[in-house]
Amino acid sequence: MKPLIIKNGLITFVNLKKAVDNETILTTDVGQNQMWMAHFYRTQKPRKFISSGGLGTMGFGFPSAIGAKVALPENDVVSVCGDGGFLMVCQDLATVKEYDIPVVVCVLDNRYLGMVAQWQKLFYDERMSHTHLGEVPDFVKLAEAFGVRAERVEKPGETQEALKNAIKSGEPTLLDIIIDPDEILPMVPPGCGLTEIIGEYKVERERPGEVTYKNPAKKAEGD
Ligand SMILES: Cc1ncc(C[n+]2csc(CCOP(=O)(O)OP(=O)(O)O)c2C)c(N)n1
Ligand SMILES: [Mg+2]
Repeated sequence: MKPLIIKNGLITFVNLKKAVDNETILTTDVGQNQMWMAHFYRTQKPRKFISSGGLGTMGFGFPSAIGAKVALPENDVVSVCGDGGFLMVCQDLATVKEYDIPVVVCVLDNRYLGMVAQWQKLFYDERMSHTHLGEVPDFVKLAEAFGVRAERVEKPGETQEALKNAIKSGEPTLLDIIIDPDEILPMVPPGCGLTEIIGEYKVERERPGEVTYKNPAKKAEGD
């Protein structure tokens, strides 16, 4: 098992987190974007993290954010979506524009159906098949075609400011956040139980004593 490479994804994520407050409602889509947030995002209050678990449904992140904002207009609402999942529901850009629903949608733009690509890489001998999304669309232009404010974030360090500005604008906004198509671990391999989770990561912990996942495969080799 390759060690976890945490590059832009984590930096991007940390910066996202810094830009929101305790009342912010965060929704995710399904895939690596969801894994990032589930691993690293810590809500301070209940009912502030909305995700499509179990047999998660791509396309959930953006419309669920719209619902949350309509229900609780005083709260900031941010959706973190994959580029693939967002494409399934991007026509709701018309909804947020027409009804003036100021959610911020962060498209984690890795140009892959990332979680499936990760399976192909790690468990199917790197037989990559139909997971690369290619060069289109330009998400900024897509949002602008709907009259929705949009910005591209190309450097991880710019995420925090871009998200803060988006929230402050009070307008529906799309942030096209460019990230590396890296694997994200730890993860439970297909067909395995939770005790067989693989991968480890080292992050500055906010709380001492928090569980750090170990890679059982490495342990077996005496590492
Ligand atoms: C409607 C639907 N179709 C297919 C899947 C299977 N699936 C799970 S994650 C994933 C890839 C998601 O890609 P993307 O939205 O780009 O997110 P990323 O993993 O890159 O963050 C797919 C195809 C699903 N969960 N839901
Ligand atoms: Mg993707």
